[in-house]
Amino acid sequence: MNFLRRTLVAATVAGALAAPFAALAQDIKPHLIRFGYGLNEQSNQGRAVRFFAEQVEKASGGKMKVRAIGAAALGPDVQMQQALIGGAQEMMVGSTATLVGITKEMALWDTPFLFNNAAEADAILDGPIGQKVSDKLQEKGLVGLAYWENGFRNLTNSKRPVTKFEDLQGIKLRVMQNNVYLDSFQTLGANAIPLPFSELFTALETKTVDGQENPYNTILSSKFFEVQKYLSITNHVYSPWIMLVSKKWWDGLNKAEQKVLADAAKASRDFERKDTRAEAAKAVGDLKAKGMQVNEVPVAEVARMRDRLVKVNAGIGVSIGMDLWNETQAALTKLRGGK
Ligand code: TK8
Repeated sequence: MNFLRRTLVAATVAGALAAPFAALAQDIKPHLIRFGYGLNEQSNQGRAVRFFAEQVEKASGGKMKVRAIGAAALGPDVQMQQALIGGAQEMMVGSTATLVGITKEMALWDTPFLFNNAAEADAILDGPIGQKVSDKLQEKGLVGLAYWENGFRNLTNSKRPVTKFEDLQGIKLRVMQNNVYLDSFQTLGANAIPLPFSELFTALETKTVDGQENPYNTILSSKFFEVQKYLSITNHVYSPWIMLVSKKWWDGLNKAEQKVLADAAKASRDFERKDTRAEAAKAVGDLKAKGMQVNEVPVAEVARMRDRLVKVNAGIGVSIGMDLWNETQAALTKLRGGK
């Protein structure tokens, strides 16, 4: 194709697109979006939900309004997921780990030590594998719009520093409501107890449990330092959050309205990751200043944890399907410069 012809084709395509786009703006109707999340308003999650709300209002000329409801006031993750499926609530953001009961493929993200760093997580989550896993939600009545960073998880407890997995013996450790987490921490010797996040602070305060694991940001924003003395750095798993929409409601939106939400979701993902990483980079200092005793688990001991957890991986492969497991391993090898 010569240059002139190429230019003409491009101009015609642009012309054809301009007309429907102009019409689309008028297609946006008034909507109230109830958007629930589990952490408090001062958290990284709260900040990103606010950012999303602003983007949606701006892009829709104020017609689409987001009512953000944090601190699990609409219920813990699993309850909100059901409200979305039933159409009683429009949107939420929460851990992928709490979705495994609905979409088993989500367990891929619970694989201990799956990602070595945030760049690997971004590449896989935002690439075809992340999309494939997210698309699985649709047959269950949910639409996944974007993955956000919850982050690499670390251990806290009120008993002692954990320097090797044997130190977890006898520690009652809260885990998310998810079998991979339950298996993983039982395998490491802890007394793992599944609890919704909304009950966690009180459970730590009343010593119903001795410890928990979450990214630095959450330990800080949820004030776990008030009820936990020891922070042991393990980075044992990278935990994503996912923005969800009720499919029942989504299917009733027109293309213009769907585009407003999809674009704002992408923008909020970028905002959230940047904000979360900036906060995490200084969080250890902040947590020490709040009185936590912090220890880094030695590399050799992290390697022992990893080895011990390999048998958990086998179970994940079986439940998500070996094709998806192998595809992910191959993509990671490629990212790491292997063949
Ligand atoms: C917030 C949870 C939280 C998660 C957990 O609703 O439960 O520990 O890390 O972020 O999804």
